[in-house]
Formats: sequence, C-alpha cells, structure tokens
Amino acid sequence: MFKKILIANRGEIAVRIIRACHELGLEAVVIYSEVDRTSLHVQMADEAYLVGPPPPRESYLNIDRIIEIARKAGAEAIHPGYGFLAENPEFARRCEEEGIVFIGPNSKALQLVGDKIMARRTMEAAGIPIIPGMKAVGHDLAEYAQEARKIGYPVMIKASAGGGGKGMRIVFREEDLKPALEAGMREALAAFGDESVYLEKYIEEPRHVEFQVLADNYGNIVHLFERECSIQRRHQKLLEETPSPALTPELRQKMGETAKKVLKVAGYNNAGTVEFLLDKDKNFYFLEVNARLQVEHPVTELTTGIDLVHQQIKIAAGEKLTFKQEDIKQRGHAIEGRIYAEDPARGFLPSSGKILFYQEPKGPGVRVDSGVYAGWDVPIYYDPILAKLIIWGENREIACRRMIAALKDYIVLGIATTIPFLREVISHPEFMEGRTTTNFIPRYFADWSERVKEIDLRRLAQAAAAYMEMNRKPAYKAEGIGRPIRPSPWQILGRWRIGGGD
Ligand code: MV4
Repeated sequence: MFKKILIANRGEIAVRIIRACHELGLEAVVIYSEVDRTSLHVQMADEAYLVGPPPPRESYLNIDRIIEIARKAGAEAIHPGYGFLAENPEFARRCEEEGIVFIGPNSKALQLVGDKIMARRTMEAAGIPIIPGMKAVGHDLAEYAQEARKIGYPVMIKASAGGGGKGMRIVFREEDLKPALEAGMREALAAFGDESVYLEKYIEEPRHVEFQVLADNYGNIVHLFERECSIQRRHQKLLEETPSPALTPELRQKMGETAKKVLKVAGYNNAGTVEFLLDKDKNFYFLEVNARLQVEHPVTELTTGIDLVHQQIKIAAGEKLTFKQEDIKQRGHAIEGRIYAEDPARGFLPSSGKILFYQEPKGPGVRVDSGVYAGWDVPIYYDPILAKLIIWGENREIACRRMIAALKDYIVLGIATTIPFLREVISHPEFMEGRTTTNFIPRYFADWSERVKEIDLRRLAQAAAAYMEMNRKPAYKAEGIGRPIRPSPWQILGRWRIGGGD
C-alpha cells in the first residue's frame, strides 16, 4: 500500500479524497492555485504545494508541474478526482512512464473508451446493444445526409472525441442537417481539439441510467448497481438517485451484467461507470464509459456500504477485490443534489464572492460532501460546484422528504446557489412520482425564477451577515458571561425562514 498520495484536484472532491487517504492511514498531498491558497482542501491536507496561477491550464491541468510536485513530495500515486486530468490518457501515460501510479484505469483502456466511435465499434462487436447509427466519421455532407436517411430522422449529432453533450445537436429534418453539422463540429473542435462527429438515431425522452463498476488488476469485476441521473439541465446533472424507479430486478440484472462486459471488453481496471440510455419501451443502449470517480458516487456508497475511493486506492495499490457480485446488496434509496454557486433566478449565471454565512443540514441519513466554509471567496476560474447534499432513506418517499427538509436547513449567504431550485424540483409531483426523463427541466422549469419572498428574505439575511462581518464586533454581551457572543443572522431574523414553513 502507498504511504503518500497526491490529489491533482480541488474543491469538494479533493476534500473527499483527503478523508479517504486519512481513513486508510495515508498522507495526502495537495496542489493549489494562487486563488485556492485558503481553500478547505489546502487546510485539510498534510502537505500543500502551489501549482501555479489561477487559469486551469497553468494549474490543475499543468501535467509537468503536477508530476514535478509529486516527485518532490515523494508521492507514490496520484488521484485525479473528476474533471481536469481525470480522463486524460496523456496524463495517465506520463504517470506510468514516471513510475507514479495513476489511481484510475490504464492509459490504453482510457484511450479506447475516450474515442466514442471506437468504443461503439468495440461494444457492437461484443454483442452489446448500441444506439443505431454511424460507426465511423463521415467525409462530406453528402455522406452524412445519406447516413441520416438510413438511420431515419430525428438524428443526434455527437462528437467522437468526448461526451458530456459537447457538440451534440438534435436534427429533425434534412434541411437542418448542414448548419447543425457545422455548429456541432465547431463546438467539438473547441471542446476536444477534434472536430470529428457522427450520427445516431435520436432516442426520444430517454432515461439516463448508469452502472458503477469496479475491476481489479486480476480480472475480478463487479457492478455496484445503477444510478439514475434524474434531473439534468443542459447536460449539467443536478440530481442523481439510486435505485432507478424505472428498473425492474430483471432489467437491473441484465444491465449490470452488460456493464461488466463493457469494461471487460475494454480491458478496463479500477472504478468506471457505464452509461446507458433507456427508451420508453425499456430497451437499453450503451452510451459511453465515464473513466473516473463520478460526482454522484456517494449515492452508490450509501446504498451499498462500499467506499468507492477506498476501493480505487486499494485496486491501484495492487490489492484484489474482497467481495463477489453476490455479496453486494442495495439497501434503501439515496438521492444527491449538487449545490452550485449559480443563480437559478438569473439563468444559472455563476455567482462568485464571499460566503458570509454557511450552515449545513444535519440529521439521520444526511451527508454533505463540501469544499467550502464561511469566509471563503468563491473563485470564478473553476466549475462552480460548492458541495453535494446526499440523502439516504429506507425508501424513495422518505428520501425525498428528508432531502426537502435538509435543503431548507442548508443556509449559504453571500452568494446565490441552486438550493432553492433543487427544493422546488424535488417537491414537484412529477419528481415525487418518479417520472423523470431527460427533458424534465425544459418541460416543468423552463422559466423558473425564485419566489420574490425568498429573494427578499435572503437579501435581508445577507445584509445582516454583511453588516456583522463589516463591523466584526459582538452584537451584544450576554449578562454575567465573560466571552461576548455574536448570534447568526438567523438568530437576528428570529422565526423567519426562507421557503415557507413555520
Ligand atoms: C443521446 C440522447 C438521445 N439520443 N443520444 C449524450 C451525452 C450524455 N451525457 C447524454 N447524452 C444523450 N445522448 C441519442 N442518440 C440523450 C442524451 C441525454 C441528453 C441529451 C440532451 C439533453 C440532456 C440529456 C440528458 C441525458 C441524456
């Protein structure tokens, strides 16, 4: 087993991995950019090294600098987290070359699953159901038009060099194909440096179901059941849950076995997630492999009792899986809500600034994976995720109610967040009933704006918090007690609570 791991990431996932290192008795080394000097992950680590200026290219994406720091710190392994270099085959290869263990899949498997067309060809040859469509990029408009006619409209344009929706376009009529192809290729080039696109049959109103898989270096492979990405907004996942209300035990078993086969065929090791689309007739199709620890991994941990970061580190250290498929059970229901520094009332624009007041919900079945604290300045340079609220309940109904209550108790003042939006979504009857297809947001929340009452109250509380922060003197001295105390804005506001209730 390693003694010291470098975490090449920041924010909540870096904090999450530090915790896992400490639980395994390992030292955690972190990197930070100039704006992240006071970040929570820097405070919690055993060692911290300045990696560079704020722009990701000069810091968290700077492969040479990260390898140099790993060497200097004597880290035997690097955990990439998610985003940044997590699925970068070049980084995995460089680690392999430098004799530093990359905590993730081998670079060859990473290369394969990162090429969407190659992955489709490989999976189809192995008898895995793929979405009908092209298995090679086209050479000119005529070829794409011919392929689209073969597939049948509507068709989906997709980038071959990456997933996550970049370069994706839905085309309903032939006359719209050319402009959509040009736009999709431009976006693919900007996002992945590769303009290659291909066409698939557009699956209308699918459900987005993914299976967590663990594969050690000795051919042992298990799945840890599914997660449904129930609510997404423009490919940004907001809510994920497990189990999926749409799966029967038979379908779950079939998709789980297929997910294991996908990774076996790809020669994959470590943690990976196999994404499927499920159409309204319950046919499932392989979509892509996410070759990283995913943001939503905690819902799987809460329902299976298996710590995925521990498993990643153990597999990377050459340990065998200690459980078989039949040992893994799903228990209860878990839902994760992502807390972003974005303003849902202003089109989800990023909201930066100082967190003036920060209070996390607590109670049975409430987990918060956070990377922030009161007084911290949210930088503009990175993905605006602040934290994740993950709820476990013995069934979906209790989990939903617990999530709604927890979101009411989750107080962040000084910046706007997605908290009030999440609460409205989960309270919606269609969500409560489990009817969550990928166009839930466009259908029910297209022009959502926060209720005026909440805005007034929140602003009032922010004013109180800012006032106290500016004055930084005790609001009053309790009689007979030596130490002056400063109440929270909520104590000043008395019984008022944002979002209704008492
Ligand atoms: C699709 C699709 C429908 N038909 N492909 C691809 C990236 C992945 N993260 C989601 N993707 C989808 N691929 C075909 N042929 C629907 C999705 C999809 C989606 C698409 C648009 C907007 C939101 C979405 C949420 C989940 C899945």
